[in-house]
Amino acid sequence: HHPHRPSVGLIGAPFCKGQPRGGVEGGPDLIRGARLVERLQAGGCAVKDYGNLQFEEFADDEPVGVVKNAKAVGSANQSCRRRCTPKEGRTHLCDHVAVSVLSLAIGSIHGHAAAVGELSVVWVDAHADINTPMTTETGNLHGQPMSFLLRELRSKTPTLPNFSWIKPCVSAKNLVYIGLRDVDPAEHFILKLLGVKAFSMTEVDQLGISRVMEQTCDYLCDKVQKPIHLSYDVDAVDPSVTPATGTPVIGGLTYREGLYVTEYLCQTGDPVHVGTAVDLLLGCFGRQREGNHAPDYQLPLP
Ligand code: NNH
Ligand code: MN
Ligand code: MN
Ligand code: MN
Repeated sequence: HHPHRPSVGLIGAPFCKGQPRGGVEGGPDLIRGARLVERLQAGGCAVKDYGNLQFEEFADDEPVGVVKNAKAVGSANQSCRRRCTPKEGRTHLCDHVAVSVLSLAIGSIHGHAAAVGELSVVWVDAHADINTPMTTETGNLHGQPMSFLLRELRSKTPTLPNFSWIKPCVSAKNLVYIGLRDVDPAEHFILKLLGVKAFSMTEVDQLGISRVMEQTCDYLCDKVQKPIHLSYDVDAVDPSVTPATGTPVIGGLTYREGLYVTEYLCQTGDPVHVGTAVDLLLGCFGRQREGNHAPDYQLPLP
């Protein structure tokens, strides 16, 4: 079975204000520097790089309660949503949109939903990122995106400055978590309250990553088959492999498990929209560790 070799659109989001550390904003260009475009093309994908988004600065971005940088995060996500949603008269940006995201999941998922309608979300992360502005212990918005996206949490989230454009567009039954191991008490309460499907690292240990992926797809495809939005936080992978994260949590996915997730979702052939780093992106768009070759490949004769 040949993996799906889609057309890929790349959107860089050089943004770091969802959390306190600098450095993240260099991600998109580092990923390009690792020759992502060339490597996707070599693998048979048609690639269009839409460049980096530019973000407005806010001098008066005062905390709202404990929540930091609301104006900047709200506005950056809105730019991201605009870029991810096809313009009038154009049906598609491309088959699959890859966004290098951190704390821009609201914009990319919102934009993806606006483009394709009802979708499933596979959230691969050490964290659930489902705090509301009322439950957050850190005030960092990167720990909160799912609370703005879930229809079931609409009445639990206040409208922050520059967040009024957001319409919750994901249902709790269409969300699956993989890799959880650092979940705040309020987040754990929300997950149980809404009955969200979650494969924490405990389930990864019990079932193995192959059954986790099988069950993820069975669960999501139980009803009508919907496009999948893969939101891949690199801190899902063990910090021994991906030390370049602001929030390392020991005991994560191995490099192999991390890649298996992307290979598996790609094999399903469903549209996958993702936010993440190079090898993971290559895996999402058809690179297999067993190797790949073009369908018309011919062995050179002596
Ligand atoms: N749960 C914590 C918070 O809400 C940590 C979130 N940190 C992350 N998420 N890195 O991926 O701030
Ligand atoms: Mn995380
Ligand atoms: Mn995260
Ligand atoms: Mn496709």
